Amino acid sequence: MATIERAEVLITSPGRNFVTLRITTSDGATGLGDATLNGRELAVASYLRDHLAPLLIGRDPARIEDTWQYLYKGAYWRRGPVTMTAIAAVDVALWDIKGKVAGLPVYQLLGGRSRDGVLVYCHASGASTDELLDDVAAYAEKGFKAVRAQAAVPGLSGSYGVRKGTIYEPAATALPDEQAWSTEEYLDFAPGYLGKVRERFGFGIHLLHDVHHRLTPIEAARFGKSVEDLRLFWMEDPTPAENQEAFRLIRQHTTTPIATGEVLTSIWDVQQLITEQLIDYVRTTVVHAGGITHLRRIFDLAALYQVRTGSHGATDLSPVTTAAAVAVDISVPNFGIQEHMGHTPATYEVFHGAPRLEGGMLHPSEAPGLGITYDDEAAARFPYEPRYLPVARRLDGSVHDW
Ligand code: CS2
Ligand code: MG
Repeated sequence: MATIERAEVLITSPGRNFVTLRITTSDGATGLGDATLNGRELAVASYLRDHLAPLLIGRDPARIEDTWQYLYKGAYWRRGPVTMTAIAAVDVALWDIKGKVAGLPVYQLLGGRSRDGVLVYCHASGASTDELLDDVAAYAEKGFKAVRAQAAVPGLSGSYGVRKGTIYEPAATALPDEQAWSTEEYLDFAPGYLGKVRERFGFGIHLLHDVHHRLTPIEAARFGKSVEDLRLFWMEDPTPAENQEAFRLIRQHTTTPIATGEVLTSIWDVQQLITEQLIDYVRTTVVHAGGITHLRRIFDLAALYQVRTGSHGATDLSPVTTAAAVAVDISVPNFGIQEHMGHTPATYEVFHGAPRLEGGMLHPSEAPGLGITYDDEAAARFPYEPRYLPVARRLDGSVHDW
């Protein structure tokens, strides 16, 4: 029986920081797991290096479920983004190894294809409504069937999701960038620019919008009502989701579909949202919600309540997550959509073999495992740099949800 011989924590920063776990077995098989937690990368790196790696050496790499239970229940302290991201990295690396040992792509181990491809959405944005409309046109031109639209609110530095340069990267400063926010300005402006997108492009393209945790439930209800005739694919993170009950008030007032979950990291954190159908899409992801093993549990629960998947897929989730996410997305029955912002060219110098993007859909590699290789030499060219996500402050100076 092969055993786990090595567990390396690899940190690189090809345009942004990534933490990757590489597990090597006594048979020489290797597996990769994404362990990136944007703005708190070193916490996960230490959790893996100092606490989990010593427990993995000598274990049977084939025992994925047992390892998951051992690391989850064995920690005593449960849940949370650092713990669940570290466990996710081990889980995904072991699925990668299992696929390589079986000579099969991971999606085949998860039940094979349920669909021909994985519908994705990209991020269109603009410093003005006109810039946003041109960005939507550019993505539609490239064949995307679904676009998220975000524009800067005039006078507000804290508008979420507006790209500067070629790729949107919110963790861009060595200390948190403090950005001004006004809910009133946003509620007055955002429905208008989303309406302009529908005016110019009609209903032939899926239109998504990320509120990014910024509204109270009643404000989110008001926003949802105000855009009902725009038939959004979803409004995302309308209100902070620690209080799952809060979504009931939004639900009572609007038919605009709701998506949430990218900052939630376990089935228990989305259980009420799913079982009481307070949301339409669950956004939990492979890298932050305990890996493939736990994400499948979440998605299977969601399927019982007609909640579809809509996994997070921003630039701070590495190509290893993209590959693992596509393996899950292509196989689950209740797939909804997959976020795909893409990565910098430098990122693809480090991570080779990312899933193919064609016709607005991602397609899994047919290589055994996840199909991703990690180039250590390239990675060494991009040393880690401390980076923080922004902090939002209301106009009175008090901290708001970023
Ligand atoms: C966003 C993310 O992609 C999304 O839906 O919410 O860009 C999020 O802000 C970042 O992943 C945070 O690191
Ligand atoms: Mg989001």
